Amino acid sequence: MVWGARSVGALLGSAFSLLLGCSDDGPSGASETDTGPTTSATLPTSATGGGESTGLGPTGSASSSAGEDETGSDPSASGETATTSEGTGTTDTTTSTTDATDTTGTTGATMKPDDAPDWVIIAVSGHCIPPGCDLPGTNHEYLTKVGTTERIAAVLTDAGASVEIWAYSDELYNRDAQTSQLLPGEGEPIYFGFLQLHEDLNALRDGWIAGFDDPTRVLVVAHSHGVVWAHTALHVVDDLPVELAIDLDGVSMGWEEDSLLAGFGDDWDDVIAQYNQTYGATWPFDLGDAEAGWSLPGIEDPQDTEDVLPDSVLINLELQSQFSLLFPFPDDDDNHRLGGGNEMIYRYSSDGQDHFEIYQPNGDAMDWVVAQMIVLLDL
Ligand SMILES: [Ca+2]
Ligand SMILES: [Ca+2]
Ligand SMILES: [Ca+2]
Repeated sequence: MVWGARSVGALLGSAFSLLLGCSDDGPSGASETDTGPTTSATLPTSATGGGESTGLGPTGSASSSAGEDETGSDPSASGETATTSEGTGTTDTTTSTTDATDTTGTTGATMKPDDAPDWVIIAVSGHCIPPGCDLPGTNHEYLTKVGTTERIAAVLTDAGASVEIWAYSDELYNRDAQTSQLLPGEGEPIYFGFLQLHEDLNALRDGWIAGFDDPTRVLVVAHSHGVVWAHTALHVVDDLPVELAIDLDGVSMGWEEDSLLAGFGDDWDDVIAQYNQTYGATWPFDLGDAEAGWSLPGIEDPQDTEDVLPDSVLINLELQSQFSLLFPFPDDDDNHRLGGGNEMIYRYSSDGQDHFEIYQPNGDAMDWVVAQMIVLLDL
C-alpha cells in the first residue's frame, strides 16, 4: 500500500499534493449537454480583498492513497491513481509582491509569486462506507485516487495552464496512518480535514490571490459529504474568489449526526462542537448545522449547507445522481445563492449514474463537466 502524501513545502508542517501536467487518458469531449450554458462566462480578473501578501504560499494538503474508493469497488477499474505528491516547495518566506512589466509594457503590475500556479484545484472527498474504508474509522480521500481530479486538471493543462491539486477527506482533523486526530501542522497526516482546508484556503488567498493582478484561479470539486465541507469552507472564507465549484451529488444526510444511518454516517455536529469547546474556536455560523441550517430569502424551506453557495463562487456545476438502491438519497435539493437566486448555477441530472458512479473520471457526468469547463472558462 502506498500512502502518497508527504510533507512538502513544510512551512506549516503540512503537505500538499501536486500534479503539474496531466495524463491524456480519458475522453475529452462531452457526450451530453443537458442544461448547460451555451455562452462564455465573465470571469473575475482580480481577487477580492486586496490584502497584503504574506508571500508564503499555501502549504495545502492532499493525500492520494492506494486502496478502495467509496464504493468499495476496485479503484483500478476507474482510471489512473494519483499517488505521487511532488512538492513545489513553497519555501520562499520573503517574497511579497513583485513589480513586473505587464503585457502592455507598463510597469507596476503586482504579479503573484513565481511558484504560484495558474490554478489550484481543491478536491474534497466524501464518506466511505464500511467496510470499504482504507483505514477503519476514517474517511479516506478518493477523488485524486480514482483520477477525477486528474481528468479535471487535464482540461486546464491542455489549455496551457499550470495546476496544483490539493485534496481533502470527509474529516475535521487531519489523520495519520494510526488514525490519530491531528491539528494542522501536527504529525504526519495522510488524510487532511476541514481544519487544514480552512487554513489552506486562507493561505491561498493571502499568498497567491489577494492583491495580485494575475491571481491564482481556484476550482473546487467535491463529492457527497465533501460538498458539505467544501461549501462550509467557502462560506467561512468567503473572500476567497472561486471561479468554479463542481458539486458531485452533494448530500448532508448522515453528516451532522449518524442516528439515521446506524453507524454508517458521521457525527460532525458533535465533533465540531467538541473542537470548538476544546480550542475556543469561533466561526461566523454554526458549522455543525448543515441540514436545514440556512434560511434564504424567497425560499420557503430552510436549506442545507451543500445546497447554498456564497457569492464568492462565480460558477457552480451541480451534478445530481440517479436514485439507486445502493444509495437511495441522491442530491434532490437544487442549489441556491445566499440571496435565494440561482445565478450561474448549472445543473446536470444523471439518468444513468448513481451516487458512486457520478464522480468517476470517465463517466457521462464528468464528460459533461469537461464540456462545461471548456465553454464556461473559455478554454
Ligand atoms: Ca441537501
Ligand atoms: Ca440541522
Ligand atoms: Ca444540491
